[in-house]
Amino acid sequence: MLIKRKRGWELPESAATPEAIYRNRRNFIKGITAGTLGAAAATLPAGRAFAQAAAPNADLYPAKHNDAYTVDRAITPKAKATTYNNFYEFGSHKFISDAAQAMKITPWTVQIDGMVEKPIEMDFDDLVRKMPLEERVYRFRCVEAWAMTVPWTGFPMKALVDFAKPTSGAKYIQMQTAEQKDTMPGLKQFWYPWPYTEGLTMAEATNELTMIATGLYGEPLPKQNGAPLRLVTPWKYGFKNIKSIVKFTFTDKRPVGYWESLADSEYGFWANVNPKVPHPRWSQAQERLLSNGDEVPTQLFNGYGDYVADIYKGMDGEKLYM
Ligand SMILES: Nc1nc2c(c(=O)[nH]1)N[C@H]1C(S)=C(S)[C@@H](COP(=O)(O)O)O[C@H]1N2
Ligand SMILES: [Mo]
Repeated sequence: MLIKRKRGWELPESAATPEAIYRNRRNFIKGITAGTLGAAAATLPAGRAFAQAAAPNADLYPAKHNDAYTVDRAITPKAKATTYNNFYEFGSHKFISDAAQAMKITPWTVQIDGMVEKPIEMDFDDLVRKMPLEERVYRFRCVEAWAMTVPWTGFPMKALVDFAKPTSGAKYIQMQTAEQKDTMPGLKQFWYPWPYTEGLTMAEATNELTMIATGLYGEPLPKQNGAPLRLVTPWKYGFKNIKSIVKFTFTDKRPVGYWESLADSEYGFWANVNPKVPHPRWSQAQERLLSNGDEVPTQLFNGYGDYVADIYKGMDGEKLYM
């Protein structure tokens, strides 16, 4: 018998619940539903928002929660984080979650090429089963000064880099989003530099915080959030977090990302969060929480300086914060 039970973040009071309490409740809920959740994820009742009826990797969720990354902020309700999105392939506004359901995510081929021992082409479902999945709660800060706090499921990008076996000359990784002309109306807006791409240095990609997310709120990633795999770099502005990735290219040249090629004075390569460095058109000192609309102070590196500040030592000439 399958009974749909609410997860911790679906309970309305989670909007005001500190993370530690949320987690305890979640473990409790997990305990009483052990054994039913995997099956439930594969047979979600019809009519449920954004159900991914037959995600081939649904059996991998929920993954083990990693307690090492704690956040002193309430988890953003799932209904907010999955209906207020930025995904220009489906439109240049925030309400693309319905349109994104048209994206085809099975099969999904992931390519790894460039400066690697041997190029790899692999189905996402095979790839994800080789990677160590876990759940982590991170803050997320968009360059437009809104923020959320969400439980990602995914694997450290370092595991993918090790799997790819880059050659010694590789200095950067460029990532590319799918181009599905038949499902992505945004691609018709020819003045945008499709396909969406982004890049990281090897040090950034292999930092312990950097994740390739494949899930959100204990389930496979919703399409609007970048299914089936997207980047998560919580100390950088949201636009670095490229969605629906089809290709990882190892290179010795610094890649120019989608937003950087549109307006390099507004969106740079590094894009590290810094409340003291305003965007040319607005302040970055504060951020608006998606959960309740509160304005709260923004933190340097979005609060993750202990993990990442060392990467940028001695790079003073670079535009690190834009
Ligand atoms: N392919 C692609 N990836 C993308 C974007 C996009 O338009 N296309 N928008 C970026 C921006 S600006 C943000 S803030 C985040 C939003 O992620 P979310 O919708 O999961 O909150 O996705 C990023 N990744
Ligand atoms: Mo963004």
